[in-house]
Amino acid sequence: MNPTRITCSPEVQAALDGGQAVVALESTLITHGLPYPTSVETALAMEAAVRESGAVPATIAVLGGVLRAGLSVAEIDQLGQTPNTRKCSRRDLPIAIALGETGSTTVAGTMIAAHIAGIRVFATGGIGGVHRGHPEDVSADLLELGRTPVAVVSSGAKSILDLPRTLEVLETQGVPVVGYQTDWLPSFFSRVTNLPVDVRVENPEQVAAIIAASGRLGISHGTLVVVPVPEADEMPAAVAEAAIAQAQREADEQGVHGKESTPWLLSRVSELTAAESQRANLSLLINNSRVGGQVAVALAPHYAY
Ligand code: PSU
Ligand code: MN
Repeated sequence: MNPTRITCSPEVQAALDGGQAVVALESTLITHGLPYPTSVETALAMEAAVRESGAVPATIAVLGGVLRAGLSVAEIDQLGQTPNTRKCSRRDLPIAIALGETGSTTVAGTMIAAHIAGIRVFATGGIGGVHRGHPEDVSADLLELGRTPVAVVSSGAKSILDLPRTLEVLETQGVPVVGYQTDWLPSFFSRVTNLPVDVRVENPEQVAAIIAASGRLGISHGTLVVVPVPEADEMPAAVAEAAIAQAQREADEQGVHGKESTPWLLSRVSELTAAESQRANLSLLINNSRVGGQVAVALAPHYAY
C-alpha cells in the first residue's frame, strides 16, 4: 500500500498488514444506484454481511480529493445524501482527486482503488456492460476487468445491457467468468440466461484457487465471479424484461447517453417494477457480500507468508 495514493482506515490497514481477508465495496451504488436512505441501509448491511463471513469490509470513495478505503457510518451517510456527486470510473478519478471533490467509485474505479490498497476481492450487485442498441457504449468496467487483478463478485449485469456482447468483450479482454453454483450467466434480477459461464464452481475455495492461479501467472487481469440472486427473491424474467425494454425505449427517445445512461435506466426500471425489483436487488447485494467475504477468507492462505 502506498499512503500517497490511497488512505485506508485503521481497521482496513491493520487487516491488510496482518494478511487478513478484506472485501472492497463500491460507492456508486450508494450515490447513483439506490434511493436514499435505502442506499445507506444497504451499504451498511453489505458491510455487516462481509463481517459475518469473517472478512473486513472496505467501502471505497473519493472524499475531499482523497482516495479512501474503509469509511465511517457518517461518511457513508454523507455520500447517500449527495446524489449529484461525481461518478468515478477510471477516467474520472484524477479529476475528482485534483479538484478536491467528493466522488463515488464505479466497479472500474473501485477495482483500481482496491488494487492500489492491496485488496483482491470486491463484492457488488451488477457490473456495467455493452448497452443495448449502442454497441459503442462499452462500460469501462469491462476493460478494467481485463487489466486489473481484482476479483469482482456480482450477479452479472442487468439485462438493461446487451449480455451476449458484454460476454464477448469479457472474452476479448481475457476475463474468466466463474459461475458460483451456476452454469449460466445470471441477469441480475433473474437467476439464469441462456449464456454459459466459462466454468462452474461449487465453493469459495475453488474460486480462491482460480484467483490465486491468475496471480501466480502474473498476467494481471480481473476475475468475474457471478452469483445468482437467491431463489426466493428472484424476479420473473418476463416482468424484468418488459420494464427494461420500456426504459431503454424512453432513454433513446429522450437522448440519455454517456455516464448518465446506467443510473437513468436503473432508476426507471426500479420505478416501473417497484418493490419487486428492489427486493431482488437488496437480496443479491447482501448475498454477494457474504460470498465475497467467504472467497476473501479462502484466498487469504494463498498469500500468507
Ligand atoms: N449496475 C447496477 N447497479 C449499479 C451499477 C451498475 O445494477 O449501481 C453502477 C456500478 O457502479 C457500475 C456502473 O460500475 O453503474 C456502470 O456505469 P457505466 O455503465 O456508466 O460504466
Ligand atoms: Mn457507458
